[in-house]
Amino acid sequence: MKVLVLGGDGYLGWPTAMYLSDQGMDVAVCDNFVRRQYDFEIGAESLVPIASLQERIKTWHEVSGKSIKLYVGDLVQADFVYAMMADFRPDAIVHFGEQRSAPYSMIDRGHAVYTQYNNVIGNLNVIYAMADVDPAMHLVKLGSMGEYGTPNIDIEEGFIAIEHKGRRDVLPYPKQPGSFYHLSKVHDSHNIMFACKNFGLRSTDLNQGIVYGTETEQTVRHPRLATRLDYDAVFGTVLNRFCIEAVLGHPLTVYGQGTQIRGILDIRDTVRCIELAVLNPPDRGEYRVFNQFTEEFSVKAMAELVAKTWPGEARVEMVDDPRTESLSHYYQATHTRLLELGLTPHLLSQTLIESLFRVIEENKHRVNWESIQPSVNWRHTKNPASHLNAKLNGL
Ligand code: NAD
Ligand code: USQ
Repeated sequence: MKVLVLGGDGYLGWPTAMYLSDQGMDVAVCDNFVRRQYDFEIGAESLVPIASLQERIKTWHEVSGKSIKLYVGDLVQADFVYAMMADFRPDAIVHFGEQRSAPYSMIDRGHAVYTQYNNVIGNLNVIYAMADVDPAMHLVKLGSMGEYGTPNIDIEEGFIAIEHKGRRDVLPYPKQPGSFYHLSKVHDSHNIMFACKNFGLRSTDLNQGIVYGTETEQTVRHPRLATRLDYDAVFGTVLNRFCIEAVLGHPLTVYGQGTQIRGILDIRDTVRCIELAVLNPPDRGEYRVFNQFTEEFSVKAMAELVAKTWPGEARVEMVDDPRTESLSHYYQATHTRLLELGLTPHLLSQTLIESLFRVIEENKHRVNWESIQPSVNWRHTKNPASHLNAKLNGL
């Protein structure tokens, strides 16, 4: 099976590419390295040093004997996307290649426009290239649980049965996302659903929760195979940040009272979920949605668990929430479809946190303390990083 991983230099794309290669699939990766540019822009860096993508691919070949093909280019460039698809002709495309930070998209107008342009146009180019090169290809698209927001009813997997004025239908689940980044995922979902109907494409939209962890069976085989671990307030996600804050002796930065609830999953389950989606494609013309998370926690419960597990001193601090999000809300989200396909989840256990603690201990000398404090306020149309937006394609 041939699989093209878009965004293959990223936190999840690189471990997924190696994992699929290890399962015997013929893998190619594509990236334009813009994620490394965001680091230069905001003055942050992965806590774990990461090799260049070329070095990673070379090391993977040395370690496993398997090859991964590389396409360097930008998904918003249609010619590049068409040429890559026609050259590799994948059976499945795993699309991780988007700007994925909610805070980054809320810095100011320029970053909101950049995020939606990069994500929505890149995704449209992929859809059109599939339709023209080979509509039988399967698009496995990374969406987000945040597309749904926090409604006061159970969240279903993509669709909801509605009865209205005596008539019934099954309709896309209402979307109430909480950032211009999350909105870009909603726009992608709508575009993909329409393309499946219109061009007879097939797609799995994976509404993924927040991923934690850094080690997979493949990343640990050599230091040059490591994936990135972000902790800064723009790209660091909540559990990874809490673990790093605990090891550094920094208070664990719970936004608001920490009563907001989120779905989470281990990085090892991300790669397995992708494999399950790829191995079990939908029919031609079918658009399906899987909710990809394994457990639900309040942010406060995550902080308390990290603080309790870290053997040293750890203090949880409630800080003003820089976001506009519901802090007290109902949360019950269905997530059975990947379990039905055979996912056996890794739960947020001591083992994982301890593995994260070890990796962080080894790299803590690399920390940039300044990047930890929240720096993007949702209510401001201009945040301190605003002056940098001119560099982003002039948008
Ligand atoms: P990441 O930023 O580490 O990786 C994304 C990669 O895509 C980067 O290497 C970047 O350079 C590349 N990219 C971005 N725009 C591109 C373009 N126009 N052309 C080519 N390459 C481009 O992000 P990640 O954490 O690995 O997330 C991957 C995907 O999974 C994203 O779509 C994200 O929304 C989704 N997701 C992530 C999480 C999480 O917790 N990390 C949770 C849910 C969903
Ligand atoms: N939070 C804190 N303290 C922190 C950081 C975050 O309390 O130091 C809180 C936030 O207020 C939020 C929650 O933790 O309520 C999650 O924040 P996050 O930054 O970990 O996650 P989010 O912005 O939602 O985005 C991340 C990924 C994104 C993915 C999404 C999945 O960056 O790519 O789509 O998780 S989901 O949350 O399910 O939409």
